[in-house]
Amino acid sequence: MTAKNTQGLALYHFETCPFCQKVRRAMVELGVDLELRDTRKNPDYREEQINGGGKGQVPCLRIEKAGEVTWMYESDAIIDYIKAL
Ligand SMILES: N[C@@H](CCC(=O)N[C@@H](CS)C(=O)NCC(=O)O)C(=O)O
Repeated sequence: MTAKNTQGLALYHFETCPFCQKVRRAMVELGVDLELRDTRKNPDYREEQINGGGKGQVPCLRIEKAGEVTWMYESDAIIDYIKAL
């Protein structure tokens, strides 16, 4: 399988969140290796997510492209996004 380009992507999540588990399972199935940022283990991640995306809901995909950052909420949207990588 060709490696997917995940540069500039980071998934904000925590372990026991079922929606996060759904996304992490899709990552394994699709062979997508995202940087994981656990917002429960590291409160700095939670703070930067709230400051950047406006809320602490997880999962949330931080997408940095050409110096511009967007924050994608909703597990289904995130799965569709990584399917299209
Ligand atoms: N519809 C959302 C639901 C996500 C959700 O409810 N996440 C919970 C954790 S399991 C959460 O972050 N709750 C705290 C909040 O909304 O700030 C999805 O599919 O991603």
